[in-house]
Amino acid sequence: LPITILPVPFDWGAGRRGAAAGPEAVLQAGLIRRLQKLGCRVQLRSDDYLPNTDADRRTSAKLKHWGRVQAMNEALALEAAAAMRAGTFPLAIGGDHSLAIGTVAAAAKARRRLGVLWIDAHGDLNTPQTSPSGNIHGMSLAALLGLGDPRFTGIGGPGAKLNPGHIALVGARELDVGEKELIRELGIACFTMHDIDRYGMARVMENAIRVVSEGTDGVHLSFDIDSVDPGEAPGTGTPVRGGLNYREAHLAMEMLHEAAIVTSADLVEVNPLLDNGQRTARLAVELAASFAGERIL
Ligand code: DIR
Ligand code: MN
Ligand code: MN
Ligand code: MN
Repeated sequence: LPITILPVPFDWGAGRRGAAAGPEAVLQAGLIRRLQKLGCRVQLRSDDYLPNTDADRRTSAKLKHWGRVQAMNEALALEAAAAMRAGTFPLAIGGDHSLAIGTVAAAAKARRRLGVLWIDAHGDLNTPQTSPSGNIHGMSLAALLGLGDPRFTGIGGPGAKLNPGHIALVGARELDVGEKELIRELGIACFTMHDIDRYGMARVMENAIRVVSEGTDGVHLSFDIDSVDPGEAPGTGTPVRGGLNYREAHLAMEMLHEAAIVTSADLVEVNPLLDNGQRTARLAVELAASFAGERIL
């Protein structure tokens, strides 16, 4: 499938600014040419589909900048839906992880039973009630499960977009109390860094791929660059030590390419303002290339 790159220069869902410059940095690091070298057809959507939210001051302590985050996601959901209708693979480049509310809502409309692979240091399973920060990027997966505020559970139509049994988290190492409860309550498959240390990335990914692909008709990959260890990926807003090493991250992408199950994807939380040069943006490009079929031999 041709890839439609959807740049999302937006960071009001995060606690610190800077991820809005992520798409430009990732494109500057050569994303398009790297994908084209692999034989992919790539079209870059301009970001003019996004509304200008400069004047939108709607916010609250438990749902920070909700007006801007909601407006961005409504527009992104329409754009991702259009990319899928055109028979292309939408690849959203963030931007903070709140954008997954829009992309996954759109993907869930196109695929009746969507699996979601959430590779992240975090669970993004907070609601306004459980969130310690009020930052919406920590609530996106919960919103997609129909939990939290209707302003976000209602994006792309009301109600849950996903079956908890078709979700797998990989790389988790910082979960808030309410998130842990939710994972247990809903029986969400959560492959933590402990599991990766213990069983190895290959076995974890085999299991995660099974969870998201069995009984589904499409899989969305939501890749938060903070899943990777801050030593490799320093340019991100909420780094947590003890993350995926360079090869573990690549192996995950290579296994996803081989499995050929993924039908839409996000690559989020690259923050060039916090980066060590272009290190994290370059890593994002390399991982996207492995996902698109680049191999060592
Ligand atoms: C934390 C951090 N769990 C929160 N979440 C982040 O604010 O909800 N998600 N950084 O990517
Ligand atoms: Mn995240
Ligand atoms: Mn994260
Ligand atoms: Mn390790």
